[in-house]
Amino acid sequence: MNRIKIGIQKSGRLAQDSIKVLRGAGLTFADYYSSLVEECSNAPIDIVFLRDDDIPKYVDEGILDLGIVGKNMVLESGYAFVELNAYEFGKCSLSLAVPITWTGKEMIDLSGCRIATTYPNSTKKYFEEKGIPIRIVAISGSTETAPRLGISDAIVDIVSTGTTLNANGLKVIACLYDSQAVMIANRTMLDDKQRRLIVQNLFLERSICQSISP
Ligand code: PRT
Ligand code: ZN
Repeated sequence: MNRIKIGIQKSGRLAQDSIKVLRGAGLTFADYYSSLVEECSNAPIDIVFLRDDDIPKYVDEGILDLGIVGKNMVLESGYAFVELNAYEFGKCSLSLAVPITWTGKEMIDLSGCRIATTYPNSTKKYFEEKGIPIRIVAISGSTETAPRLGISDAIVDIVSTGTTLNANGLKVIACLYDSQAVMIANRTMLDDKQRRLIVQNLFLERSICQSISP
């Protein structure tokens, strides 16, 4: 059997809690310092340290068997996975926010508006389902500054405390979805009995795996 590969965030909001999950399951491995892959000394498992953005794609392609990542990244990726666990960390919401000076009354008042986001797929899906035509301005970060800079009329971004929105004169008018850290599995890796047993013994906190699909 090939060693099982688990991807977690290398550094950032989910990194330390993801390590805690793996150690809490009994895995023994060194901290990430320079190596991007750490072998567990007590199980046929390798821990791979990555940017969170790459984890859904790698799990989908089978380069990784499992990954711990925000559900927001999973939903934005559009891939279908088996969700093994959801955790109490990384909690946030993908939210639609407008300048506090916005004079609109309802969502439909955003028709024709430009919405800046690093979540173009989730945003497109949300507005298409509502039948509201908007223009997506795909950017790669600092979304909260987009309205002030005249890049967009509204934004869709991750919000946890709301402090950053307030500081930029923005207010939430809708939540696209809530998110938290989840453990995802490649859809076919669990077909292998031996691997399934190892994963079940280590991680399965739910009796029935839940499928996530876009
Ligand atoms: O380097 P890498 O690509 O791996 O990391 P990253 O910088 O892309 O991600 P990171 O570490 O910032 O976030 C990882 C995951 O944490 C996200 O995908 C979410 O699932 C989750 N998470 C939880 C958050 C937040 N809370 C959060 N607040 N991700 C981002 N934010 C941002 C938010 O967009 C805002 O700009 O933090 C800022 C502060 O938020 P407020 O509302 O508390 O002011
Ligand atoms: Zn990232």
